[in-house]
Amino acid sequence: MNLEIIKAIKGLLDIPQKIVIIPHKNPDGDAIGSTLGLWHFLKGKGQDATIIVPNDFPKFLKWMPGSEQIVNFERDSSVAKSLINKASVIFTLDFNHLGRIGQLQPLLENSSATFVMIDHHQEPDDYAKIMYSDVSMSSTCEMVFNVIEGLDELESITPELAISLYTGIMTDTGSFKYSSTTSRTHLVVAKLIERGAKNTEAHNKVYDTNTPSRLHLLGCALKNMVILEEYHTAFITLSQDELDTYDYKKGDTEGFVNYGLTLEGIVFAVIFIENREEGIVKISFRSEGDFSVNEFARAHFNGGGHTNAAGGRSDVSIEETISLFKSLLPQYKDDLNA
Ligand SMILES: [Mn+2]
Repeated sequence: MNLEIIKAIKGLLDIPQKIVIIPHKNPDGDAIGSTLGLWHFLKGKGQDATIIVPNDFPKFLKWMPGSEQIVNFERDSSVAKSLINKASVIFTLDFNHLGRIGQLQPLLENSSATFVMIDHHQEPDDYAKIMYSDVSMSSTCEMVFNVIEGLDELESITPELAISLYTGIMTDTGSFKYSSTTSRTHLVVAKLIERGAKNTEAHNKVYDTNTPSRLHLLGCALKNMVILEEYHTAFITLSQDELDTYDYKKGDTEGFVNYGLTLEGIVFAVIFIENREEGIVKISFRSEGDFSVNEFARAHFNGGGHTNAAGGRSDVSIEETISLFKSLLPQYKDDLNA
């Protein structure tokens, strides 16, 4: 990676700092894994560092070492505010524009701390003084590893740090199967296992956590799946009533969207999830091949992400959202047939 970035980060860490580390709202495995990985590293260097999440994260990530010390802004906003006000350095991980952190946005905009961005999403904003942005990376966790390696600190990787980064790489690559998984990703993962990451344990703790109600919700989602062969598209809907029926808990719908892509001939899969409390429909997009769901989500559903995985939202009813979605497909017919 770029030596200038390493030099700049080294310069920052050569003196004691008050550091805050922040991932995006609704943090996923890569967001939590990368912030924890960096946090373990900084603590090991004797730095004063705290992770602040914009809101809570799923239970299947709460076993990760150090996760109990993460400050949740929604729950402890005064603690979070005071930490941000005092921060001399703020690391923002796994996102690249401040609109991705919800109510934390104004606090960061008013901060005079030095910002460091480490992220692999497309089209970064330029709020950070030190910007390590690379869309070719499998995960932010892989990038945190690169930083540690660049600083010549691989020997300081503890088993706790290793399992944090391993877990984020595992979740962001769909267990090493997405096209963003490179030989380098496997070399990084090999190094993390060497440094004490218990890989089987990470898989069990993240993926073997089903509850009967979640499996029933999955059954409902799959039953609702609509296949539009003409557009090589499959979409799933879940209404608030359905979520309530199956006792929905945060994180329960994780991975549901991917089932569409397991159908032969389907290259575009979408899930629409109603959120009555926020008055929105949350949408996840996945694709195989060249069809960019990042562009699709940006153009029509206030979202974005990666070429093959993106998120978005809609402020109209779930029925209207579906009609809008269907009405958009004809203009993408050639791309979806490619
Ligand atoms: Mn990520």
